[in-house]
Amino acid sequence: MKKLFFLTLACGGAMLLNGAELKLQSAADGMLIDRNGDGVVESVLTHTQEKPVLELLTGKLGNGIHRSVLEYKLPEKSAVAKATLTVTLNGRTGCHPDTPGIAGPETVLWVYWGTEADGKIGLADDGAGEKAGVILPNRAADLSRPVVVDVTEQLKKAVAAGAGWIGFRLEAADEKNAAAAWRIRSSEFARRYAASSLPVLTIVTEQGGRG
Ligand SMILES: [Ca+2]
Ligand SMILES: [Ca+2]
Repeated sequence: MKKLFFLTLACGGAMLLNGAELKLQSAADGMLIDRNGDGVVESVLTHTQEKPVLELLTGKLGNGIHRSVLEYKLPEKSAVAKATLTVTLNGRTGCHPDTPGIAGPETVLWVYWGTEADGKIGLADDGAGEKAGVILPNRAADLSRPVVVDVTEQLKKAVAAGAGWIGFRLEAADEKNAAAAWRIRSSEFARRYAASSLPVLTIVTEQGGRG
């Protein structure tokens, strides 16, 4: 009993030190597609009842180049201590074609918080923002765990700029020569089949913020 009490205190202490942890789900997610591979994105694909979007693809599929986009509403007055984006790959290998030994392309995460970040996926979201780094390397993925990328620096900048929304775009580093496409579970996939695979933006706020 004594031991249990101590553990509870220790956990409480850690929470106080780290501030609150907010787990946000995307307001919108979808794909920007260059269907003929000429380098110009001309279509936007988001989930509808008629045409479900259960996966967000990034890379090349046939001639089509796909980029994935997710946008989140930022909480007001959040002082960010740490932020991460978590996504879950789908299928056996996490990519199309879903054949053992196949790896998706090296994929870069772009982050934007200007006027394009508005809670809707649109053509203007293409080309927006700054590079946060490589979210997926060109090697076979470990599907037993989600993909987590640190976006603390970008979140701090967005909050400092007074942004109300933030957007994330995944693009293959060399789209024209990509041999496959990564498959990330969309919010709709999570709603239908597995809430644990929601694409989540986690923000740990600073303790003792200015409220
Ligand atoms: Ca095109
Ligand atoms: Ca947008």
